[in-house]
Amino acid sequence: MAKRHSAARHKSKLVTVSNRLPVTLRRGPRGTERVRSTGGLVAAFEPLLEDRGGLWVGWPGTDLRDGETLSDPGDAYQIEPVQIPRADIKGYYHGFSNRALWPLFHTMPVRASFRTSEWEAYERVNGRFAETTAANLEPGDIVLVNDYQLMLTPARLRRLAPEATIGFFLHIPFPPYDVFRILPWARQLLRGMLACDLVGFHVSGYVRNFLDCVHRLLGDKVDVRRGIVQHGHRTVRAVALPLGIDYARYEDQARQAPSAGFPEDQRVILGVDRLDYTKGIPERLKAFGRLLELHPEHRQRTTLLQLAVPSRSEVAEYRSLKREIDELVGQINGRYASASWTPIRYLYRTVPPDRLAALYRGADVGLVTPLRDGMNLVAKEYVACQVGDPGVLVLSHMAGAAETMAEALLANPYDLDDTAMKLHTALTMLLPERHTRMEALRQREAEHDVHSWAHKLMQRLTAAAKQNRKAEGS
Ligand code: ADQ
Repeated sequence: MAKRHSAARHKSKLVTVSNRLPVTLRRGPRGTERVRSTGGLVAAFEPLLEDRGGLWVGWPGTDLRDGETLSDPGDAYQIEPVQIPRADIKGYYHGFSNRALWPLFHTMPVRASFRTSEWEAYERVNGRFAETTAANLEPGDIVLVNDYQLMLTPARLRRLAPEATIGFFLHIPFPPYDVFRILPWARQLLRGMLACDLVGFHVSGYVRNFLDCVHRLLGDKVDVRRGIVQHGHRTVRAVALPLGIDYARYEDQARQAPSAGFPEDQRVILGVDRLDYTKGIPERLKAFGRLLELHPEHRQRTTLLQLAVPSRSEVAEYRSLKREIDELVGQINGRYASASWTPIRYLYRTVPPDRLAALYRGADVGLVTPLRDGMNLVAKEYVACQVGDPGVLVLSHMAGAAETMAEALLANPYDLDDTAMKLHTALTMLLPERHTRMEALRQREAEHDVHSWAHKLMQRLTAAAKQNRKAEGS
């Protein structure tokens, strides 16, 4: 198990900057509610900041009223909200971030649309994030800017705080050159990131794509083997650091969780996702239907439990995806269900952590089949929760997680027959093989957990910044 790196040992403050905060404010008829944000980024950074303290800069999801704050003095870390003018939210968030960058970076360019007014809103809002961050910086602080919504923030921040240690971590894939160059503002984004001392990605393929784009679009000198870009007088390091989870927390939760309550006579296949077209939920449902068609022996005794947390429902495409999933569930259940058995159970909601741990623990198969995914933490959470009779992980080779989770059954999510075949293999795998595969997966995730990831990231970032400061001084 990786060691915890406690707050007391850190002199410099960690400032995490991300679009969303770990809490979102929602105003409704019952007043203002503080809602816990769901998603991979919060899952990664919350334990880190709880562990070492610091400041989280982000958007609270709504306008704050006079005197309203998000921090309590007793909290392990402080929260600094960024106010985004209403007029810019649509262009910056729903528009440029989620209709241009998100599909393009997941190599789905036909879903992407590019509007100059949305780009301009993105530029303005990135400037605001930089201003709020700069206003809260003290000498020696370490700033870590996160994700595709804030790719220009490092350059804006560098102008305001030339000496600052600035890192950037991209949580989604970095696409290949032929896809990236479709973006009309591709060069500006690269320059935004290259104001950092270090840029981090989940896997080495994304680092290679990034370096290739930097070289071909900006003409900068790039050392691919060492992951170094010479950008003006700055030396920028590009590194692959696969994100892990708070393994011990998931494992503990799974040990303590009450029973999932699955029927004794059912094998359960579990899918857990934000409702997003990159997660391949329709394809997964169809692959399960294919399994029932090709292998009737699984009928009556196997259930697919699909959880989907509502996401980005302001974007029309996400609403039509929801309708598509509703219809598919109806079709497959209509075709195969009997009076005593429903093949697919579909829950469209957030599930509390202890319940999620129980479901992960009880599921015979974890089915994680995104069409494209930066990493995918669900695969890791499933593995951490396998504290009893070991289940089997079926994992898309299009997820970053597939680069390290070699003992999973890897499937092509676009190929329904392949996914159905992997499901059949998982459902019929004997205990010794399940045990061997799961133990190897668990050991790796326990060792490379979020604490060890954060420790490495901080070490690499401070070393890179030190070298840049030294070079500037000489
Ligand atoms: P996401 O696209 O949000 O993250 P992922 O890594 O799978 O994807 O994380 C989803 C998180 O949401 C998990 O912690 C999961 O437990 C939680 N979750 C999903 N459905 C839920 C439900 N119904 N109820 C409760 N919790 C639910 C982005 C990238 C990923 C990358 C992460 C972190 O797209 O590729 O792994 O950031 O870098």
